Amino acid sequence: MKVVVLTGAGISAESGVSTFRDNGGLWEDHRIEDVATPEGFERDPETVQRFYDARRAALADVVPNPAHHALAELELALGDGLLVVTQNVDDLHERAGSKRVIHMHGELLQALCAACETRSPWAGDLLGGPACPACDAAALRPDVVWFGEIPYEMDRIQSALAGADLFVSIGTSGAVYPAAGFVQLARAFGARTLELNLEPSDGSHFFHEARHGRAGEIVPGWVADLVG
Ligand code: BJW
Repeated sequence: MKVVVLTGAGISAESGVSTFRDNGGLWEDHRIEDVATPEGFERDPETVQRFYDARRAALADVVPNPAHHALAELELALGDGLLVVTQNVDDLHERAGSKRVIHMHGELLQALCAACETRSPWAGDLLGGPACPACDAAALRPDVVWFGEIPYEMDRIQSALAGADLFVSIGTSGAVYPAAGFVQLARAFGARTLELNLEPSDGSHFFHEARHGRAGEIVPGWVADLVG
């Protein structure tokens, strides 16, 4: 069986990582156009670097929750049959043991050089203009995908969706494209589709089936039903 799982901020919420659009979310104190667009970065790089430096540092204080662990267990059962496509920039899937993960919106623990385009592992701060390990330019930015930029590995994602028997969306509001359109694409290719979310998402009506509740409870339950 071929399964593609799309995850969003809701899967990491119970680990203590803030979502974007919920009450108390990351964007309550920030305008999206200030911290999640290339134009915002150009206008005020310090604010943007501070925003991502704080989120990168906060990763040290969080751990994967039962939903991340359940997906890692599912990979043990399905092997190459499972692909996790995450919109999240945290590393909680990897820390839970998942290996087949695509970070379509980038990763906090990488820096992208605006001069030479090299992506380098990065655990510290970017504020202050550290040199790119590859070309020495002081041109590093967070390796995240902002509005107007093209998400990573779209070709690989589209072919996985084309071959999927089952598409499952976990903890995402369905407000951001192209990820929000994956359910319709997977359905058009013939996959069964399932939403696992705290509440019905913007695109809930596109799914064949939905289970609503906290990811830490409903994801392990679904995995047990599938392979238990
Ligand atoms: C729980 C829970 C618990 C809580 N258990 N659940 C007009 C129409 C259509 C599209 C566009 C348009 N104008 C512009 C566009 C395109 C644009 C877009 O979609 N804009 C929208 C505003 C409409 N998209 C883009 O620009 C993208 N690029 C693009 O389209 O390029 C063109 C192209 C594509 C493909 C091929 C070729 C060309 C880029 C989008 C980049 C998004 N980047 C961000 C920031 C990343 C860096 C960072 O982390 O700061 O990605 S935005 C932000 O939103 C972040 C997230 O990954 C993304 C999605 O958020 P997510 O994960 O859904 O979080 P929330 O907070 O919204 O939802 C959480 C959910 O969890 C909620 O439903 C809760 O209920 C639930 N939940 N607790 C279970 N315990």
